[in-house]
Amino acid sequence: MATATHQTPTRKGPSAASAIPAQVNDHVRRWVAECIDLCKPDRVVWCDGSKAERDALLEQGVKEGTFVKLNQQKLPGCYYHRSNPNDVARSEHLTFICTPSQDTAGPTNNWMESKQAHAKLRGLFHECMKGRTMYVVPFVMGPIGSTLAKVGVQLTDSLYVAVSMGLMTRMGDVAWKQLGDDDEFTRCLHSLGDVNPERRYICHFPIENTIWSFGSGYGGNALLGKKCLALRIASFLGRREDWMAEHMLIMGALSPEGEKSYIAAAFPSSCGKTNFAMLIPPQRYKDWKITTVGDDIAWMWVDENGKLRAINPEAGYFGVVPGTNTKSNPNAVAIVQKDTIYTNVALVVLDDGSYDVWWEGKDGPVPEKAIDWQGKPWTPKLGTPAAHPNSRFTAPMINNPVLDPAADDPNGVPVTAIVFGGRRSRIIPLVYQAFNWMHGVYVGATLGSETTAAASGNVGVVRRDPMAMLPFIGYNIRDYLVHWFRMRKKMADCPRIFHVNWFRKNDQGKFVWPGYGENMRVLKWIIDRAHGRAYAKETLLGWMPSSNDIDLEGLDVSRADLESIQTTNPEDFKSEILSQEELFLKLAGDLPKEMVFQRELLISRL
Ligand code: OXD
Ligand code: MN
Repeated sequence: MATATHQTPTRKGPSAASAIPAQVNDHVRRWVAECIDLCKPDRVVWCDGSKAERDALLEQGVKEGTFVKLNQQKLPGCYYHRSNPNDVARSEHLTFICTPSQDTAGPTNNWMESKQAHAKLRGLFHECMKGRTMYVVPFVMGPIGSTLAKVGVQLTDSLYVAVSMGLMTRMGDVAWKQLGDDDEFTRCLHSLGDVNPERRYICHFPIENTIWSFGSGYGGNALLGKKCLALRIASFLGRREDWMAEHMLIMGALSPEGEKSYIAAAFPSSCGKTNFAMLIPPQRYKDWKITTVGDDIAWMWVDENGKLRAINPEAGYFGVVPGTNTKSNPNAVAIVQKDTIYTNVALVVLDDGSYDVWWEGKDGPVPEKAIDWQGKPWTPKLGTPAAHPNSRFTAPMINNPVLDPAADDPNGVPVTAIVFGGRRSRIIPLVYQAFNWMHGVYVGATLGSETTAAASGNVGVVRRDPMAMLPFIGYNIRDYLVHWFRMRKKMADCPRIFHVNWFRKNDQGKFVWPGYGENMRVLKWIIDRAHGRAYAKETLLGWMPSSNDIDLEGLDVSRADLESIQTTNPEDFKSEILSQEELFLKLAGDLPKEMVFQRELLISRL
């Protein structure tokens, strides 16, 4: 039986230590030396990001049991990894913003005083890499040459993390080149420790541009370029430097007339950002072309013409696997056919003894037997999921058949529209447009969504998730909202702001809107509105299409069905406003005045 696991992290490892590359500057050398002194690894490997290095690390991982090599005819370059069952999602309750004053972290973050946090974690990191290898992983977030691109260096004792960073970031010597003699890089120290939730801390020191993550190998806690750097640290830096780091996909939409629009969309984790970013338009819209700039994170700034522009800081996708199939996301199916790491899905043993992968919702028949995400024999009769609901694929963005031509452009793309969305079975309509930027910020700030498996905790309860950034704002949410309001003043013309909800259910508990590729129909209205073309009626929530304004031709959705998910009963909406109190109470007397005014306006419309 395949044993890919680091449930008890290996203390062996054949990797030869490597010399410090000549181009590494003294600031990095000094910091790495300090961390070696603290963690006492047996070996230090400086990663160069080459293909040869990657192949060698993967082979080593197979020998150590970190990876299972999948059938290479079927899935060339693909490997399987299983994480500790106690370590399969982001641990928000163990994630901290560490600053001298609690006010810098604000009421929505866990806070630790920075000196205390350093002392506590230094104790944990002390000699934690004895018997292990420390990988030095230099990386760049953002297209090389972008004014926003940031360099990070991650030190990790996880081979899985080192290899995954090579897929998710521009990893290797490019980072040393980008950094030059500078001291400005994010210092990322990571250890699996003993993967014990009792000793798990994901600590961010935004003022020191430092991340210390201990005790977890799960992507969102351990691939420190992603949530930790590109959202928490970057949101802090963005406020200081007048740009924005957001939990948003970026997609391109090319109309049959050749008009290109770019849409940035914020949905909470596991609410379909990856699917939306890669959607294939239905037959009726076959002359439209949707392309992906990014599927999870957008960094945005205002250019010299007063236009909001965006880059994707990442170079790969860390997507949810269950439910991925040729209906939900044919492009993702294509992406994961090669050079992909699968984590916590199920394994199927093929006739020749090699391994294939399987998950709930995969195309094709359900296997009669498999090995589940915990390594146990599985049959459909068990009634348990074979793949963990938050099992993931890690794949390079160059695998994407619809990668936008500007995905690697240091100048980024101009943003035509911003879309917020949540998973809401009731009350919230399919689509509406905010009246203006300030109202749009209010709509984003009061975003609510039913929780998913991407974070540990209850699933399916509505929580307020401002801009889908609740777990990722690296500083005080009051200042974050003020920053959003203030960005408007820098823009000559701002993107239009929308809200969508693909997940509304009818009284029988069934989804009414078909979603996936058919979301193109809603997107078309959004694009037309953003360009000042489509009709909309004024409602209490914002501008809405009438049921004739969304094309339903060829769909099994009647006008009445559409109206049922477009309409919001004012009585129901009152309960929504009350549930927004959750956020307002947290901010108490500290609510930006623009939020108070928008709320008053909303209530006066009721
Ligand atoms: C993710 C998340 O992995 O949001 O992107 O949790
Ligand atoms: Mn995400």
